[in-house]
Amino acid sequence: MHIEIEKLYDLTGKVALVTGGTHGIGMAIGKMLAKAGAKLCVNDLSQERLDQCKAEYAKDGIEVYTLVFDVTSEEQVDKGITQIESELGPVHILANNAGIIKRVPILDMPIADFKQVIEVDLVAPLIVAKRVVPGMIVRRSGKIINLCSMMSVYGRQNVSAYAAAKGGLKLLTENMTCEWAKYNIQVNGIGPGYIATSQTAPIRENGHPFNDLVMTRTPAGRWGEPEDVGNAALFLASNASNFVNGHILFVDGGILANFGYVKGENDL
Ligand code: NAP
Ligand code: GCO
Repeated sequence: MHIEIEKLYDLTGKVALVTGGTHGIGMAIGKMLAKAGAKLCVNDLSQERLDQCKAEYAKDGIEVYTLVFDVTSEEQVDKGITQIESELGPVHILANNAGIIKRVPILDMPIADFKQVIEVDLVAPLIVAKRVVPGMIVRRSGKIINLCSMMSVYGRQNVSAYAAAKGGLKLLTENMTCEWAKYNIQVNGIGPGYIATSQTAPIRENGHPFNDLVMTRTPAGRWGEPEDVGNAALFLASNASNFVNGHILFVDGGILANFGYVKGENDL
C-alpha cells in the first residue's frame, strides 16, 4: 500500500474514547481505531463487562484502557475524562456509541422510561462532547462520531423514544458541526442499518418475523456486522475525512435506498 494512504489512516499518537465499547458496535469501532494506532479507552456501566472485554481486545493484540462511568452523569464523565487525560493524554477522537433502546408502544411506555432513553441516546453524547471539545478547540483538531440510526430519519412502531433521541442526535451532530468545524473539529454521525449485536438479538433470533423484514428490505440481503460499522468509523476518525462535516454516514446495506421488494417478485 502506498505510504500516503497508510499515513492518511494512521492514528498513531491519538487517544480515542469509545463509550460503551465493551462489545457490539463499540468494540468493532474500538478495534479498528486501535489497529490504526490509536491509544484506546472504552467505558461501560459494568466493571465486569470492562474486565471481560480486555481479553477480547487482547485477542487482536490490543491493550485497552477501561473506565467505569455512566455517560449520563456530568460528574462521572468529568471525572472519567480527567482520568483519561492524566493516564493517556487528551481525547483526540470521541465515538459516542453508548446507547439503549426500549421497544414499547407509545401508550404503554412510562414517561420515565422515555426520558431514560433520551438521556442515554441524546443527552449523554452532548455531555461527553462538551467535556472533550474545549481541548480539541485549543489544539485546533478533533474527531467526534455520533452513533445515530436509520431511526434518525424514519420512525417505526414501538421505538418512539429511541427514534426521538436518534433523530435529535442527527440534528445535534449538525449543530455541533456549525459551531465547531471552524476549529478543525469534524463532527459526523454513523447511521447503522440492522446490525447483528445484542441490541438487535430480540428481533433477530428465534425466528422473529422482524428478521424476515430485514432480510427482505435490505438489498445487500444480510444483517450488518459490527465490523461494517467499525470500518466506517475508521474513515471518519482519520485524516481521510478532514473535509467531511455534519454528515450522517449510513452503513445499512442499502435499506434506506429501498422502497421495498414484494418478496419473490423482485424482477417485476
Ligand atoms: P449494545 O450491544 O446494546 O451496546 C451498547 C453499549 O452501551 C453497552 O456496552 C452498554 O453497556 C453501553 N451503555 C448503555 N448505557 C450506558 C451508560 N449510561 N453509560 C455507559 N455505557 C452505557 O448496542 P449496539 O448494538 O452495539 O449499538 C451501539 C450503538 O449503535 C448504540 O448507540 C445503538 O443505538 C447504535 N445502533 C445500533 C444498531 C444495531 O442494529 N445494533 C443500529 C443503529 C444504531 P452495558 O451493556 O453494560 O449496559
Ligand atoms: C429496531 C432496531 C433498530 C436498530 C437501528 C436501526 O428495533 O428497530 O433495534 O432501531 O437498532 O437503530 O438503524
